[in-house]
Amino acid sequence: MKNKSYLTQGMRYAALPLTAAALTGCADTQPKRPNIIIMMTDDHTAQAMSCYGSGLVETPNLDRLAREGMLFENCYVSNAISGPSRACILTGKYSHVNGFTDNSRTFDGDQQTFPKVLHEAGYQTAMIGKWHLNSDPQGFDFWSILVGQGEYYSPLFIENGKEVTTPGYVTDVITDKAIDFIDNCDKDRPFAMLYYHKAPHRNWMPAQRHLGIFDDKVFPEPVSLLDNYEGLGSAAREQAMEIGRDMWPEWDLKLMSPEAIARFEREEQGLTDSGDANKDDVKRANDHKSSIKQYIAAYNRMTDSEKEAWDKAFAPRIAEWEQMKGKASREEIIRWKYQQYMKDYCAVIKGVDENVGRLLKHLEEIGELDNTIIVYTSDQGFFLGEHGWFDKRFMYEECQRTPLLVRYPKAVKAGSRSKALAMNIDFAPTFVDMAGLEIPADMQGRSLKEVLCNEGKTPADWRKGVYYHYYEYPSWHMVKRHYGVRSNDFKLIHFYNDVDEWELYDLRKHPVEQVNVYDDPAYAQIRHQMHALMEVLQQECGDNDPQEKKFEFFKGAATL
Ligand code: SGN
Ligand code: CA
Repeated sequence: MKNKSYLTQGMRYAALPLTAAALTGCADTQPKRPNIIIMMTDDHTAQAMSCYGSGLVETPNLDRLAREGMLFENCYVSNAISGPSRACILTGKYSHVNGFTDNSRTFDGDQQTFPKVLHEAGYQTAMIGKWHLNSDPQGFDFWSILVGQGEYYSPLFIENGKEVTTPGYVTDVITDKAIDFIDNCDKDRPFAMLYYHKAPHRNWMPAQRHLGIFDDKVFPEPVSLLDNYEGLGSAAREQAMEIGRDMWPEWDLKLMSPEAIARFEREEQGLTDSGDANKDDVKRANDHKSSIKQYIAAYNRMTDSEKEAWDKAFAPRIAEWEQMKGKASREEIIRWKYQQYMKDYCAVIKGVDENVGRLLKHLEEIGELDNTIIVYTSDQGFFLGEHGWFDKRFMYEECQRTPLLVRYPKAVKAGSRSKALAMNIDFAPTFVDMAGLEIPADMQGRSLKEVLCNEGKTPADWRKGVYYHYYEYPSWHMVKRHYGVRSNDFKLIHFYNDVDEWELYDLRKHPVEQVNVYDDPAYAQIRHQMHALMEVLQQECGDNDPQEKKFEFFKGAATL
């Protein structure tokens, strides 16, 4: 233990009521409250975790968490996008209550959050990595956050208010900072650390050591990769997140040689609005040009030797693209782009998995592993080619669902799985509860302690459905506003604002959500029940008038 302590700056040691101090984890008698580490990635979906049965990538260290802890099969977010999900997690409240409905908001940091509750109770607290809430973190002894979306190479952080650029690869750097924080904590008091990765967020740039690792792998395709959206509504047809059409060759697929970069830097290409060109074409050309600039900026953060290895790794891909460009069919392009997307996404996941392993090993070495509640999750799921898409936002399974693993051998049975409908708003009350503190009455989620301490069984009075509401439209990827409910077997969705369309899915029969049975007379009763369930949930959480214009959308923050 070094003597630098993060706990010098006027930290309050709340006089804990005796019962609260004694109640930790599941038992009533443990003397020391557990440490808490929330490992959160950005856009890491369960389809890319081997413990969830993925055929895409092996994640041995995440699998270890599942093997030694509990895997939640049904954890859902209440709004599948970064800032909003992060605000829900911090507050234990839905977006319409915590105020952060879309990525252009500024989080009101004066409100109650679980790190503040833990800090008040004597926890040493830290926030390291992607924050994405547009206001400074509060309630932390130490914080070191990426700026906006963050960068993969030589990332810029704001650390307790000061800018610091740290050389290296973002997932490694965040882990170094996390280990450093732990090593500088006082041993006699617990810590709570938010260890929040940028990876595997777009544009999926792998670490140097992972360049080319999947060159020879052919990834299995999802059954709906070539979806034509016939069974879906206008929201699915009018989005802008198709692998075939909306993935940029340079930014997303790294199809830009060093010579092309030099050429671009010499003379900037792109259409300008001459007055007679089609407006959509002009917008697309300008968006494309911005994406190229964004790629060059990301590329230029690498050192010369890193660039050299990068160029070498992507040269064969660029050559392949040159051969197909203008000749391949739409279907061939989708399938080829999907393969490149998976190579990069899964290589980035390798960086996450290795670093999770490094952190676990460190905790083991200092004797803190079993004293620590370790949670692994993501801010939401992600499409990996399902419906032909990347990105998230929709209330469809791939992104409404988020992974959730919890390891804490003192209370959680190794290798257990839970089917309970869990939510990201449950995390805050769970941490407070597991720390033996009283859950603030205004947190809307429900503590998962009963599930965790009871081998994953669903309590009899558990929720019957999870409520969802997405607001960010018009915006990136053009996913229309919608709200709805998912029960164990069905899903009801209402798209609103510039449309008025309902969808109902029978998840037992059609887990891929391509067959909308809303108007099928055979489902009249289910439709009725799902509407009733949704109304109950809306009343409970206070989203009584979901189409209300109270939220002005998309105020236009510079980096979303
Ligand atoms: C960026 C990405 C989008 C992504 C949003 C939100 N574009 O704007 O593809 O949907 O972030 O993601 S990019 O060209 O900058 O990569 S979120 O996870 O942070 O909400
Ligand atoms: Ca995200």
